[in-house]
Amino acid sequence: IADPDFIKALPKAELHLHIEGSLEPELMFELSKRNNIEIPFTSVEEIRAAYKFHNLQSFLDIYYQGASVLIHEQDFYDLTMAYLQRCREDNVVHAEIFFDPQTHTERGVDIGVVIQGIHNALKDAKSEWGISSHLILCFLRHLSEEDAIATLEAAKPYLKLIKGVGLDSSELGHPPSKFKNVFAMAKALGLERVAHAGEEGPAEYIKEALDILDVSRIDHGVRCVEDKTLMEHLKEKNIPLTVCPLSNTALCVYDHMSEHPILDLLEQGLCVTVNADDPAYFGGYVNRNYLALSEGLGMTKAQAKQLALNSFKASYISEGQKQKWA
Ligand code: ES4
Ligand code: ZN
Repeated sequence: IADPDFIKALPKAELHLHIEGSLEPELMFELSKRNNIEIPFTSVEEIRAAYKFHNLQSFLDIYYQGASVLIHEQDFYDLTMAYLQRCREDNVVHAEIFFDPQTHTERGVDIGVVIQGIHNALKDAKSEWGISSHLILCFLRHLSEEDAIATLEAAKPYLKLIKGVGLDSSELGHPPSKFKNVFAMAKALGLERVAHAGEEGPAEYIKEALDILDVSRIDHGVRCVEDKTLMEHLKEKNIPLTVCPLSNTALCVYDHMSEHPILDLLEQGLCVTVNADDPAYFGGYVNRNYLALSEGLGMTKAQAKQLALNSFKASYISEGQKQKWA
């Protein structure tokens, strides 16, 4: 069984991390005071106690409320630096980070403030600690495609700082096909494409993400187990799944970790990876997610090693850099 020391010693890439989901209650509280933004909590303990979710939407409501304390470039810098510090502790040497510009632009925060704040922290972590990273701009799928297109337009001055686009937020009722045009525009701009699919939504959404949005990676994707033909396709085409074990149990996708299919998918040869999703809300960063698989599913050292190797294979780092971690 892979123990904490073994897990920590493995160099890892993290490919599914919402930077707004790494906002710890302590920093949320500090920023609410610093920026004079009211939050409906009087202490860090009260914030933590509110983190009991029964599905994706019940989490998203609290997550968007938490993000309301982020206003200035320095706030986004501090948020990102705190995450990168945790990367260092967990031996995450490369991170591909999601951010949700619409969560901030809706409140009047300029997209440039968001991107510059995050980017400056990524730059400092690279020079100080050697941690490499990419930024992935996510569209909120509960909003319209028009809104997503306006967001992509607003991001155009910063495209050099952005590796790709993604799709997140409320999945059910908002199929990938809703974003066909904006993903085609992103592709024409040379951006990579990923999408959350098959987290709460059906396997059909995974197929749509592949066929209609032309994504090269699926975020979550665990409901592929309901479609054997799709599973075979994911394996044959080597399409990675960025799986988030503690997120799935926190949002009741599975009642217990023992029911999680990640190791079955791994044994069947799919390129699955382990990620934290929203670590401040779901009970842990990457290493805790690996450890949860040891505890709940008896993950072996060989399996942990393969999962860490997959994280580099599935990343957007250059082939030369991939060789370094192989
Ligand atoms: C998310 Cl777990 C999850 N699913 C969909 N959208 C999200 N945004 C942040 N976390
Ligand atoms: Zn996610």
